[in-house]
Amino acid sequence: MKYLKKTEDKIVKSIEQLEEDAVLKLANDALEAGMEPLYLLKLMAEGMTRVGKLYESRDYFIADLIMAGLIYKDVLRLDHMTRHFHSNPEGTIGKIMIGTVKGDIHDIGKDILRGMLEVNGFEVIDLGVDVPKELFIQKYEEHKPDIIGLSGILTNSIDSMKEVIEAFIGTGRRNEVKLIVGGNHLTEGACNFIGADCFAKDVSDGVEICKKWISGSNRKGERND
Ligand code: B12
Repeated sequence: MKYLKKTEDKIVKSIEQLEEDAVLKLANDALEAGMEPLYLLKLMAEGMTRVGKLYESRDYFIADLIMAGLIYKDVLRLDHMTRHFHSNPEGTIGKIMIGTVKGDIHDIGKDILRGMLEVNGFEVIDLGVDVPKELFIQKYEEHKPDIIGLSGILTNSIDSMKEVIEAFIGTGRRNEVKLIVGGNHLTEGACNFIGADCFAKDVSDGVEICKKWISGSNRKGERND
């Protein structure tokens, strides 16, 4: 147990210090030793938060944020991680369209969301990053998903999320589809301001909400409030 705690600390610290080789080795060893991939993601998120703080305090610069992003993606590509987040061969339970909203190019949370949705049996249409409201509407018409998931982790992504929902209201489509917004800065108040059906700070919570929507009678249209 003591060994495990030490390993956890090392993982968080080596992400904070952007030590790519060390992160990969520690992560791989921990997964081999039986660490849950989701638990590893939590440790990595803690490391990323520390990187963010160092950027805020101007000890780190944009290049360091880029490096942190690359390291995170390398870990997601480890065999143990890709195996954990592989598609469900048993067929799909529902269709969801996701994308990071306009003005925001952060895609790591969105990519984890896609992996977890696929593992849980969803067909996922991923529109990428910096997605304008018009594209969400156009692709909705094309694919008719059951759910739309908007990702955004910059504070001003809240306005872009609201714009997407207003565009759906404008086309008369808002009541046809469930809309979830995600990002760890979101609050209930922000969710109400945006006009989404639900929000989640964490991918696991978001996937549970989507599964509930798909299995429940209020699959499309009805808001939860
Ligand atoms: C890596 C990083 C980058 C990389 C991103 C690389 C990539 N491929 O994504 C790069 C270098 C591109 C970058 C750029 C910038 N960044 Co940046 N970045 C980060 C950093 C360090 C980590 C983000 C990350 O990947 N975290 C790990 C993932 C897993 O977490 P996540 O994306 O938040 O996802 C979780 C939840 O949010 C949620 N979730 C996310 N989406 C969804 C969707 C749904 C539907 C659901 C259910 C859940 C969900 O689930 C995930 C966990 O389970 C954060 C610091 C931090 N604390 O987050 C800053 C941070 C987000 N960046 C910040 C800033 C300021 C910038 C820049 C403006 C810097 C600049 N001057 O140019 C630019 C913005 C560019 C743009 N237009 O988007 C600020 C944002 C401040 C703010 N309040 O708006 C932060 C918080 C750093 C800080 N503390 O100052 N960044």
